[in-house]
Amino acid sequence: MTVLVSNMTAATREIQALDSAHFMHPFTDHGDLATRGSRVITKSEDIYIWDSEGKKLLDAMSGLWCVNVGYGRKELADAAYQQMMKLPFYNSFFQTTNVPAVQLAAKLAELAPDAGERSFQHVFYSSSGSESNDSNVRMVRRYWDLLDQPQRKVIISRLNAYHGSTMAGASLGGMSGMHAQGDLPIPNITHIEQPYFFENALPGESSDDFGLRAAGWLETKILEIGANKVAAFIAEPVQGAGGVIIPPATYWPEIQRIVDKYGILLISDEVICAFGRLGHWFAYEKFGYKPDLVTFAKAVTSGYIPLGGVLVGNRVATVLIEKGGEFNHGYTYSGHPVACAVALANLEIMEREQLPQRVHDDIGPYLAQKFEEISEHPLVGVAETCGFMAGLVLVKNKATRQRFGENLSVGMICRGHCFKNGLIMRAVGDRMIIAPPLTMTHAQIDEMVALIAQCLDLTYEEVKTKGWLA
Ligand code: PXG
Repeated sequence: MTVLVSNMTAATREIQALDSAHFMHPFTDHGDLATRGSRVITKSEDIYIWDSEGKKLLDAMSGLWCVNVGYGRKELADAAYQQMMKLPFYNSFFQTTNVPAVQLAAKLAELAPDAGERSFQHVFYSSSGSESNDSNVRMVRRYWDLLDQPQRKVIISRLNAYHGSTMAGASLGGMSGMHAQGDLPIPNITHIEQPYFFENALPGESSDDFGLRAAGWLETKILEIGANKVAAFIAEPVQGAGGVIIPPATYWPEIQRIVDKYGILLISDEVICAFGRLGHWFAYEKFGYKPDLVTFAKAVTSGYIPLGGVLVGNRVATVLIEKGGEFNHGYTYSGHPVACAVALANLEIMEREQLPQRVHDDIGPYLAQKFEEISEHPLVGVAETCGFMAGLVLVKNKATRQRFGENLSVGMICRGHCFKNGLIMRAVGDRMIIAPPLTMTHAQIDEMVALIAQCLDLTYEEVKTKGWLA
């Protein structure tokens, strides 16, 4: 994105200058940003945001995978205001609790589908997905220590996974760029390849066969490490930040068979996939597996206020509670009353408007149908959806599905056209992805898809002119 700083209003330029002087953004090259100037987002409504120059953008990324109920929900602001006036904060250490935190834990336990002996009655709170995954590492290690198996330390994750940006979160994640900075991963975390059919399937291999083979990489890794040293496997139901990587239907059942066979804990990181995104309250239900721990954050409050946590399944909770005594772990803001009050109001909206059901029965299938049409575009190698998230691959040659390889900036070119034309769509290498608010009408989906098609056309013309097509 090139922002012509000189064309901006004085007010925008002033904020950009202060931004550049003082605000260190996440995952940002500040030298580069200083030459461009940030886009200043100032207001929002429904599925749209506006920048400080008055430009309107259709936000097909729900902020950052979180604004599931859309922008401008007065109920959520009211819930925060009322709770702030009553009890803006009190801690949950030292044998104290607060009403919204208790009610939300009970509500989450009610919404989480039955997972057999692993079913969820308990919640451990944090303020983000990253912290929640740090808590997972602490809980998993404590669990095995209490079962007199302290040698079970290794957590297996996947390449191209995203589990956050703290030391443990970034280590659990499989992003090579993150591991390259700061001696990561930390010890006892290792990775297997992701189940990315488009990239990793063998010529002629069926999706089902690939799913079984990809899950088999977990078993191979367990045997390589020694089953009695493996503590847990962590995975996103569908990899989000990695580019909406949707596993084949055979993948999760086989993962379940393997973790059961070796008795290792299963962590489902649902920071993106829970709360309706895949047409269910929790995504493990969609894929039919039974995790021991479920990470949540983001859409639990639709991003209106930070909140995260872990659903702790009975298998783990029973050991921690009955054998563990004090668990020396927690955060100032574990069970923050205002965040929990907003979450309760948010879940109420989701229930009232039946958003998970809506994704499952209505807008999910409608988006899938629209993405079938998009898959016809000459620049698109494959276009796929899962619930209300979607991804497509930009290719050099549609017939052979040849990829752009080192010219992965094709995604950034496409993203630039999206911004210019009023659409927020994310680029992950050569994959373009969306995760729009779950409130979208059919007309709004049509509007979004028309913008995507227009931006694909513009990208096609640009890469053709550059001579990148084959
Ligand atoms: N797990 C998953 C599956 C996530 O998607 C986290 C954990 C960490 O959550 P916090 O709240 O600590 O950020 C995430 C976050 C992207 C992008 O570029 C995705 C996330 C965060 C930032 C950027 O798509 N996901």
